[in-house]
Amino acid sequence: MFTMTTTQKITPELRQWIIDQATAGHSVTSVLEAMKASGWDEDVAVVAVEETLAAEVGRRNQQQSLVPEICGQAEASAVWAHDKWVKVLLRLAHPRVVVLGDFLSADECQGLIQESSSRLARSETVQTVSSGSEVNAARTSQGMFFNRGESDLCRRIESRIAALLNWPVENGEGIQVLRYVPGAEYRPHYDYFDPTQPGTTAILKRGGQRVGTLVMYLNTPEQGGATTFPDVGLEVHAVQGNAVFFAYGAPSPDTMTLHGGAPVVQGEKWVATKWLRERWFE
Ligand code: PD2
Ligand code: ZN
Repeated sequence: MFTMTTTQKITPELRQWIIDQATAGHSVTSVLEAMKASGWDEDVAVVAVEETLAAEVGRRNQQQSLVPEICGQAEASAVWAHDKWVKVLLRLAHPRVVVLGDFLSADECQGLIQESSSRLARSETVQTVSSGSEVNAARTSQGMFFNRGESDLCRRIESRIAALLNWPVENGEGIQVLRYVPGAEYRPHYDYFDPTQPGTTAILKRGGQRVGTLVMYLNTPEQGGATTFPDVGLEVHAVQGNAVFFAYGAPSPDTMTLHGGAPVVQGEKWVATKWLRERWFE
């Protein structure tokens, strides 16, 4: 602790000490008591603590983490995301997977289905060999992309995702909607772009790598259609309004984020996917 000598000057060392105490979990009251016991005038101590902690909170809020992450406390069973509470149903550390409940309302799910259905076409996968896209037997769904911010509904969901994952709206691709009929599937794949493929350099110029995925379930298929993570034997069942988030800090199988959409057995499956990029995706 920095003992008061002749002046009551708030030094960088004192500020750092205050931050260290708060980070270690000491209450503001106990920090003030320690300062007073060391000879600090109470009013000066209060100003020093208030100013230092306010500045530090601001600085930490501005810091963007390296990958999108669920905001809120590690043990929390619900997090506030822009305009609603979202349930946290499962957290896995490696791969980084979080299953969320009540992410979308039934009306929002229905709205996304309605706004997308007339624009669906056979899904394509990004062709990292040429940087174009192609129809692929590994992906037998139909799909479409909204532009980012295309409708009120898209904007609201995008703001919720940005708040939930502490990741700028501008770093997100437009929401993609997929429809699977019985038998349709999305075989296991990684969502990042393979750095060894020649087309990847061109793809990365627009927003950099993908670093996280949020798959939102727009309906509940009668049977089949889970999102699977084969490396860890995890199956996330498609339940309307729920979502699964996974992050990958590097374009590498070490992230264990291999995942697929299991074949739908009965009924249809509708999902909306949001891919998050490292940088502004224009
Ligand atoms: O629909 C799914 O469950 C699924 C599975 C794997 C979606 C995606 N990947 C995707 O959109 O990337
Ligand atoms: Zn995927």
